[in-house]
Amino acid sequence: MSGQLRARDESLAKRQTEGSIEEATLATQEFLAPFELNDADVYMTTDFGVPIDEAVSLKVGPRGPTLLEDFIFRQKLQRFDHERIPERPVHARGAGAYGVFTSYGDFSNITAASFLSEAGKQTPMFTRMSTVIGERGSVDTARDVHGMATRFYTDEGNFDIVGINTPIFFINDAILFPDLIHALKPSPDNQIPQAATAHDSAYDFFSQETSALNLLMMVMAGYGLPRSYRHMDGHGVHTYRLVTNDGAVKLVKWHWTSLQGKASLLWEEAQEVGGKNSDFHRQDMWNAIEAGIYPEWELGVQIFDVDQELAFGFDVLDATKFIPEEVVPITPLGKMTLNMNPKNYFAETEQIGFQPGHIVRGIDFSDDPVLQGRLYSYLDAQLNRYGGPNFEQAPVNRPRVPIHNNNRDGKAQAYIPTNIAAYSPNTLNMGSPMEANQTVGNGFFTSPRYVSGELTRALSPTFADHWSQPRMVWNSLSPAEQQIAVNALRFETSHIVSTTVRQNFVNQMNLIDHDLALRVAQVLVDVTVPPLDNTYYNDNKTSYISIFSNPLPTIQGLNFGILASVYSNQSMSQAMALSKQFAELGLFVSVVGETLVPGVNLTYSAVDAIDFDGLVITPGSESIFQNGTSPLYPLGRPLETLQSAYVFGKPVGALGSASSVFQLVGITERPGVYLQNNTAALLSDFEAGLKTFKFLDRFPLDPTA
Ligand code: HDD
Repeated sequence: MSGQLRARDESLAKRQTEGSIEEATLATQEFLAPFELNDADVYMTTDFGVPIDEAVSLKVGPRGPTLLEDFIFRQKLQRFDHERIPERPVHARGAGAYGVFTSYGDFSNITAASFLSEAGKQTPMFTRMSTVIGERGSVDTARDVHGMATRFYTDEGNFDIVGINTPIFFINDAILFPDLIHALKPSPDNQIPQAATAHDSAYDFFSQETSALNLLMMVMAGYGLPRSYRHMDGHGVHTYRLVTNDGAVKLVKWHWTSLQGKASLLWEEAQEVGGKNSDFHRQDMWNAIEAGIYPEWELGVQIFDVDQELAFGFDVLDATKFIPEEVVPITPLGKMTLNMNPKNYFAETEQIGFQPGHIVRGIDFSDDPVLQGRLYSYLDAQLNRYGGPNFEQAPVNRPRVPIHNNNRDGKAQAYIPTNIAAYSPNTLNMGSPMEANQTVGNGFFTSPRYVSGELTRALSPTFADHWSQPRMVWNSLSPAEQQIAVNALRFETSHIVSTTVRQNFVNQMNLIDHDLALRVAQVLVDVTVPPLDNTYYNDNKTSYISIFSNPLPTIQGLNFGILASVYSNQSMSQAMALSKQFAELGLFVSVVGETLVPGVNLTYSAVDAIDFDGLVITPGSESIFQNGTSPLYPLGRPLETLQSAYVFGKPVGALGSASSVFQLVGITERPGVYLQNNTAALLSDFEAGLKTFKFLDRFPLDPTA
């Protein structure tokens, strides 16, 4: 771990302990309370308040037919028929939670934004994490970019950072967004594959619109399979402008750094999770919040000057490029704590309508052509989803400050505007609401941005290099991570039917790295790897891209399994003792046994390696790991759990005589395999091992790698 990274982790840990969030959470609860419907100990009513019996429809005689007159029946069915709204065209599957942002200081030297105006200032938040391509009912662990959309309910209006878990995007002009999504979504004829890019159209697009290669490399190298929402960073991607009260401007990129650390699943593991628990990520976050292990992220910015737009070897307006943290380090501004689950998924998580266009005084846009396009698309998308323009009135969308304007009417208006002069300027309402601006009314203002040029349907040549950064990403991966990327690309490209697309894609890989192209092409036929072309090759690296090389700052909230046998007193008593000790480390501990006797949380019938980030076998339970010895597990399910955990690179161990189980399957002591006779040593092994998270030395590399 580099000194720079360690210093950052230490500073994260220190700040993690500061600030109280209770007041802001209370404010959120008070704000939402009047909108809550509580059905405890009441009689059923219609939507218009009449007490009713709606268990049986009104009929002509008990055998029918049912009458149209039955207003109770009609309303019930009508409401049901209209329960669904259009799912988000992208990021349809997601989960969210409320939280609080705490500012680390007074940052009025860089922005007039009020939520950053003093140390300890609390701002309520809602955050929604998501996948991009899958439909609302698809799986959490699809290999995909993951969304992280954050809303600050500031005391000067709502501010949204609608970001993703990579610092870059696929395209550099918003006009290509429908093309990108059409290429990635399932095929229009048979709607296959669901939530996956492994098909011809995606790779046709990637090899033609090569701006996508940089993000594709990151997705394949682990970013596509986060361990949980809690274990991914978020990035605003675009360059924004921060503006002070005096009008001074700095350029910034927003970043959310997970205080849980960054961690990812392996592909085989994610596949198994997807099949067995499609709600893996939403459940993980929900459980953590319910248990009071609140996930936290630090908000920071990379700050640079307006005249540095082209200073880093690329254009900062190009959303497919990131500024390495070695070049511009992240300045921490504050911390988000997610501490309250929603009460109703539809009302809150589904109805929240994020918009990059939600900005507040002190923050402004840049000319990034992707950002510019997003400013239209999200507003439009909310209109379609909500069915009318009053979506900002839903409780989860309402700002926590009063609104005043001349917007009127529309479907489902929930306010009762009392001003009869709904126009400006007016005298009938004493000129109110008055126009606010930089000097009066503490209003939003646009920083001076000088723009001139001929109208042209063109992209700047400063956006043209699509290969140097993916090359840097490739350089920055460990050999095991490179293998992970190669395996991922082999999986994906093996699904391509068109030989033209396969060839085009291998040609593109060759521009990033010749060896990469050779390795991907190994599984393909009718493909020629072009001769080495080093036009874009460079030796640049960044330590911040690798997911697997940096240990987690904390193991709090990880899942730990204790494998026991309910038929052995020794095993059960050890399991109880270990369970207590591992729980004291902040882990979610499950004791696994053959039956759900008291003390056992999971049975071998329901459990898999995917349920744990690490596991230990108790002495006395050895016999259930031997094939055929347990009538309940003729296929050796307990053993399979151990073997899968090992293959998925997790820390695994045994106490005392249980080491023999490892001998049975030929797993010897090595990094991440802990065979100990005393509990204290085992605990300290696992504390370190869970931080390492994945032991990739078990991951087979290509002979050439
Ligand atoms: Fe987008 C949703 C993130 C480019 C159009 N986007 C959406 C969500 C996230 C992102 C996290 C889900 C929000 C939620 O949880 O409700 N999108 C991004 C990022 C991008 C990006 C980080 C590039 C840097 N998006 C992008 C472009 C367009 C869109 C270029 C169109 C021109 N995105 C949408 C959308 C969605 C959306 C269609 C679907 C539902 C919604 O907005 O509210 O308007």
